[in-house]
Amino acid sequence: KTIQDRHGPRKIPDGLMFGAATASYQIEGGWDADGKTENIWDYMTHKNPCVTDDCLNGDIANDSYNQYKRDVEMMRELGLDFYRFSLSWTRILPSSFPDKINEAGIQYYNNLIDEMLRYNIEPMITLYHWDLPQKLQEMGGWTNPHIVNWFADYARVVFEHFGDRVKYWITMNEPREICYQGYGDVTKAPKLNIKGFAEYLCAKNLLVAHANAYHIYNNEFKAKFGGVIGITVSAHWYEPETENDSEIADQTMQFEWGQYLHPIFSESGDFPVSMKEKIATKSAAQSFARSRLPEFTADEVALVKGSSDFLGLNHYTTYLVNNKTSDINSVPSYYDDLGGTRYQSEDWKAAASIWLKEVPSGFYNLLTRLRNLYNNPTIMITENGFSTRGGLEDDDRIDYYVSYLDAMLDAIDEGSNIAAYAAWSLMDNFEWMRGYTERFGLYEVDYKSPQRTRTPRKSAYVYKQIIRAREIDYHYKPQMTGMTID
Ligand code: GBH
Repeated sequence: KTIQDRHGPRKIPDGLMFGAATASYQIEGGWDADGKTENIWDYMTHKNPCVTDDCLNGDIANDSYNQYKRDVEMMRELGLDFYRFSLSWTRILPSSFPDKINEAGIQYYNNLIDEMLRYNIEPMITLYHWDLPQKLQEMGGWTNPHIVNWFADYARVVFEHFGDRVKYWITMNEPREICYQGYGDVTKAPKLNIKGFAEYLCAKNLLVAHANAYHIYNNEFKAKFGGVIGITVSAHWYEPETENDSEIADQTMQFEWGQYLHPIFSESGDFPVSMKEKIATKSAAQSFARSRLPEFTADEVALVKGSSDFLGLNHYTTYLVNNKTSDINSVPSYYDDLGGTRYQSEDWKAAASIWLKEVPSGFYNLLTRLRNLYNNPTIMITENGFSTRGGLEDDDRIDYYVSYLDAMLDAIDEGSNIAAYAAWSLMDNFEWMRGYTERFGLYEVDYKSPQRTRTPRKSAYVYKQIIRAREIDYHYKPQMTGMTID
């Protein structure tokens, strides 16, 4: 495939929905407004401000708690079909539990949803995008098996309040990042770093919690409201360095995203067999009494299997993989269990984020693999995007979006069932450990202005044009003035 060689406009099939995505902690601010309590990102950044690159946090962020009307205005300017955002658990349930529902929090989300619906923009809600109540963290967070009930209780409150108007639901954003980065490493809150154990406990509990929310929606709300509910994973494409590396590349994908997708989307359910075997063998050789990867009971396998109406996919980049065993991994650890080495080519076009290179063929390869592995599930692309250091003339971002959309259309032509595409992100926002140093927005945000003024970048004009014309082109030369609402 030489997708980048193609020139001239290319049609986008009817029915594919276009949107943009954000997440609560990254944009809302209002960290203690009107009864909201601390989540793990509030707690971590307050306790240790320079845990982020610029020593900044999400206390105010984009002030979307107050600026939501401007956010909806931007959606209208772009002509979005839908907007994906997440809910702050502690804004809705300050005690973490449903004993007390915070009316101000409910009101905020009602205002946002109603403002969107006024202009025919479909809300797509993520229940959990990383801002766990700090109190639950102190009780073990995702390693405590009771969280499967805590999450279910929260989900029911959310469906009760917003289910009448919201038809697209995502339970979790990126289990791998929650579990591996937060529990097996130090690159996300709560930075637990209990390698080779905590990330696996998290994975199991998170999948059961997800399935509980799915079944609550199906059993108690779906007949009335008729929406759909799924999970979003992040998935890179892993390209074998040579022919001899294809097995380790497959293994890597089974660990990285198969760990979460296989239990839900495969015929057999449960963690991937090869992953269970690898970790069990290592654990035995390391003299543990049992595998460090916890087992699902037969009931849990059945509960989780099939628990998604669609596969939510966040895709950004590609890695090369080879079989060289690296001795930098601690033992035990996830990467020691997995083996092999991952890296990116110097030849790939680089974004501002160290991990992000532009490899559109990887997107095509990934979509093709998912189609073949899981019997062509309905896929919603819930994130895809490119980072810069800021500035309105973002030609690199435009190039990224056009070439990734082109790759997606190749997969659709070959039968992939893709229902939606969301750009990450509607606007710049708090980029986790990177603070505000990396910018993913179609709109630039001025963090020096009290209103957090949002200004469309060149890519915003192009995205608007793509959505309006329903085609992509490699030759955009937009006028960067007079953003209008059509
Ligand atoms: C998404 O994750 C998140 O859902 C979103 O909140 C975030 O703003 C967006 O990406 C942009 O980053 O720092 O070298 O350890 C995307 C998948 C996988 C990307 C882990 C960052 C960390 C690499 N992420 N990766 S490193």
